[in-house]
Amino acid sequence: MISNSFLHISEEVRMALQTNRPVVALESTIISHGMPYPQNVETALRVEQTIRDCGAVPATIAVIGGNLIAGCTAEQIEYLGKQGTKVTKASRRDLPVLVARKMDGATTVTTTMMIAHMAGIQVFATGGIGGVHRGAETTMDISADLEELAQTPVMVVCAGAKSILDIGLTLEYLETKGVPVIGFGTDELPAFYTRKSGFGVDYRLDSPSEVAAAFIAQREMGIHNGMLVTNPVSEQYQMDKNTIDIAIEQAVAECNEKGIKGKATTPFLLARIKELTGGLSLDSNIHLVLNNARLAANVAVELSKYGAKC
Ligand code: PSU
Ligand code: MN
Repeated sequence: MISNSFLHISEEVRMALQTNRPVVALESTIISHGMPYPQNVETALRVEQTIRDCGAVPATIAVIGGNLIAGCTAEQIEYLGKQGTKVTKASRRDLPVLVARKMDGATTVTTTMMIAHMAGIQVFATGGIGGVHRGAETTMDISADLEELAQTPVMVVCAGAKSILDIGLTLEYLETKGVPVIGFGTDELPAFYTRKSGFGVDYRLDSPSEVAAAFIAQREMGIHNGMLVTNPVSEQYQMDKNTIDIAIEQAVAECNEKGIKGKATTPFLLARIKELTGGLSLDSNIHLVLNNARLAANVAVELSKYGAKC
C-alpha cells in the first residue's frame, strides 16, 4: 500500500483489505468510453454483483473531484456512465493535473493498476487492454497499459487482445518488458471477441489456485511486474470471426481516413465496431467482462488464502 492524501478507499474495501478478504479492482474507462449508456452502468453494476457472488469485494476505481477513489458508490458509477466521453480518459500522464485541479477522470487499465496498487489491491478485472496499435512502426501508438504492466505488480484479468491492435507486436512488447502472459485454460491467446488469435501464450494455467501460486511466486521473488491473465470469452458469446474481422478492418480504415489519433483511437474503434456489428459486439463485450470478473474473484479468493499482503 502506498498511502497518499489523494487516495480514498471506501469503508467496505478498506475493511476487506485490513482483514485480508479478497478484493477485485475494476476500471472506469470501460464505463465512460468503452460502452454506451445505459448498458455501461448496468454492466458495471452486474460486474460488481458477480464479484460479490464469488465471495470477493469489488472496488471500482475512478478519479472524482481530484480524489483517487478505490470503491466507487453506485451513484458515482451512474455519474461516470452518464457523463460518458465528457469525462477525461485518464492515463498515467493525466493524474497530476487532474488531481491538482480536483477534476474527474475515468481510469484506464494503466491508472486503475496504479490506484489499485496504492490501495493494496492485487487483482483487477477488465475487458481488454490497450497494446501496440497496427501501424505503430510509424505512429508510435503504443498503449501506456503495456508500460504499466511492466512496472506495477497487479494482476490484470482480461479477454486477450483484439485485432484493432497488432497482436504479435503487443506480445513482443510484453515479452521484452518481462510480463508473463497466462492463458486460462488455453494455449492460445484469446482475441477478445473470439476465443483464438493464432498466437500462443507463455503459459497455460488451468485453475485459479495455479494462477494465484504464480502471482505469489512473482511477488515473493520481488519481481515488480504485473501479470496478464487472458480468459477466453465463453463459446456461447464468442463472435463469428469473419463478421468481427470485417467490422474491425472497416473501423480501422475509417479511423485512419478521419485522422483520429492518440487517446481518441481506442474509444472510436470500440464504438464504431459496435455500430458495424449491429450491437453484437457489445453483447459479447458485456459477457466477457462478466466472465473475467468471475475468474478474477476466484483468483482473489485463492490469493487471500496465502494471507497475502502487498
Ligand atoms: N479495450 C477495450 N475496452 C476498453 C479499453 C480497451 O476493449 O474500454 C480501454 C481501457 O481503459 C484501456 C484503454 O486501458 O482503453 C486503452 O486506451 P489506449 O489504447 O488509448 O491506451
Ligand atoms: Mn494510444
